[in-house]
Amino acid sequence: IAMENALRQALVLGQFQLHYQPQVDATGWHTGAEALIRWSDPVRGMVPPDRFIPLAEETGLIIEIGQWVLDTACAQLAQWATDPARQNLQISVNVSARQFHQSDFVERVRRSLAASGANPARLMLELTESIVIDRVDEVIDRMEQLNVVGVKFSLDDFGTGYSSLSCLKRLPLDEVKIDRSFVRDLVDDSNDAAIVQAILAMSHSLGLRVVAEGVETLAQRDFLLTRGCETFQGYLFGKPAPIAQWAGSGHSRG
Ligand code: G
Ligand code: G
Ligand code: MN
Ligand code: NA
Repeated sequence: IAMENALRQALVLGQFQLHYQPQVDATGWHTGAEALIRWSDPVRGMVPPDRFIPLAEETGLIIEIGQWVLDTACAQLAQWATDPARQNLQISVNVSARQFHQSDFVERVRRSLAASGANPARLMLELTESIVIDRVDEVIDRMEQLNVVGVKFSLDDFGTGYSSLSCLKRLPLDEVKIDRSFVRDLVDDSNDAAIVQAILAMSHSLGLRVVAEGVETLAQRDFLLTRGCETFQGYLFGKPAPIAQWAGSGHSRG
């Protein structure tokens, strides 16, 4: 309860921040960033999302927190739109299942875009399989409504769930993110290498862009690059950082 109240207060007191982690293409150019929430609590210090997102989901606070994330990311997009060096960058926003399933989710996303003036085509919403556990038709319908205004969707943590393939088959996705558990050892572990190659082949034949997460070494990047992966995210290119420290304006060859 103490933690729940503190979370509630955190919204009121403005203790949440978004950090941004760069995503880069094959040549090292930034294509965008994933927005990752942080809670800066005066007592607890910097609390990572793993420590409060589950509680926020249980208590329903994720609705308001998720709205804050969306509004903040859209405001950032609108600001980048005025900067010639950054106007083509996109922002990926994580959406939790409970947030996605609220009845007015589509309307809330549209309102957030309209209020900020952000270009909807620069917004990528990251969904996980947990969203699709039931009500698949409703999920598809909502995704299509947002597709119409230009918003795109990414399937996060791909390969870690039980229904990854059926999600790929049924959902109107633009992108798949290879979970970092497959990237970590892909250079030495032939099973991980085989899985990653299969994900790339399958995704590409379905017309989906692939982002590899957790890329930490040049060897991992080169392996992925030679097998056709087009986008990379990981400590090799940059850790999640506040926007003031974000170096994502131009080239960053790894
Ligand atoms: O940044 P970090 O690697 O610590 O993030 C840990 C987890 O928290 C990731 O699984 C990420 O998807 C999740 N997360 C980060 N930011 C958000 C957010 O704004 N909303 C939701 N729902 N999850 C987030
Ligand atoms: O949304 P998702 O579950 O994919 O969250 C991304 C998480 O991965 C964030 O917590 C982020 O801090 C973390 N992360 C990003 N890049 C790397 C990396 O290169 N290595 C490791 N170990 N973690 C990373
Ligand atoms: Mn993510
Ligand atoms: Na992930």
